[in-house]
Amino acid sequence: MEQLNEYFSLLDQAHVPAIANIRGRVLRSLQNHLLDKGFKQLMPVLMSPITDPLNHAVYPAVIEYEGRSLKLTASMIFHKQLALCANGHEKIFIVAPNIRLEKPEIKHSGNHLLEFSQFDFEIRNATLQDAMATVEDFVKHAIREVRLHCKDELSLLGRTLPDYDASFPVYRSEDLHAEHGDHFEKVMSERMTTPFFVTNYKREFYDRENPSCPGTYHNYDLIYPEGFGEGLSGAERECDYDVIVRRMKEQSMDPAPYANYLAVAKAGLLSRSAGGGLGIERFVKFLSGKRHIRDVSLFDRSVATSFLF
Ligand code: ASN
Repeated sequence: MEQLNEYFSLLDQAHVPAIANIRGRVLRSLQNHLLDKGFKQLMPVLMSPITDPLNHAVYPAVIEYEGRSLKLTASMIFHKQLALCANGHEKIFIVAPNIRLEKPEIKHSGNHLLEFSQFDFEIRNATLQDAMATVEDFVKHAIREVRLHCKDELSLLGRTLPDYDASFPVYRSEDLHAEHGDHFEKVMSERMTTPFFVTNYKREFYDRENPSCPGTYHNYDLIYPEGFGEGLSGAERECDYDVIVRRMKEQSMDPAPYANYLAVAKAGLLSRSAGGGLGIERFVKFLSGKRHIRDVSLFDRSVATSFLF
């Protein structure tokens, strides 16, 4: 009962409706912005024979249906690539719930949830630079909207947000690594006063390798300043069948569950594309000036939580 009393007193705090207003404004401004630019909005996919293999180990999230194993969506990366095959779907986005059953080791990050939502987008024939420009544009737009419409909420939260007029700086991961070591994202996030991009990470097979410089990658992260950490990952995509198969082999992946996806790639139906996915809760946390991601949701889904509800 004590835990329940504590929970209900948390729900009663003045910052709860302020954060809800900021969340609503963020969702409204992001969706309207891309709809106005001609993007098609998809509904989320929650289960499939395949989902994002991710760049780090999580517990499997699988359900059985009629003798088949269906994975709960970790990200809609493959469905975004497939959706671009549809007529008139050159630019798409989804507000997508993702399930990632993280290991308890990262419970102190303050930045991970077992379920969260991504504002996930993908653009046919786009480059890394196009995707980064799209991100910079919608992030700046949402910040402007929050500053304009959520003045009372920001002042109640004691949060001052600058306009971030200048272009977001772009760094390469190998340069930052050489200067600051393994924890360069954390060091840089604490040092910076504007959101910034970092390019070239070695991670999932679907992020495009630079064909003229193997071992380097056309991908990027957006990182928030003031120590708020990573907020978005994205990339150009591999779409060539032979390259996809090679990249999967290099990561010792079992191709069997990917048979249909690989058949589409083999038929040459995957197009060149680039995109990314913005973590909504992380964005709201940054905008609200909260230090733990659990503080921006009503239902605690932080790593190793006790699941009250
Ligand atoms: N949504 C990300 C992307 O588009 C992938 C991810 O969340 N792992 O690249």
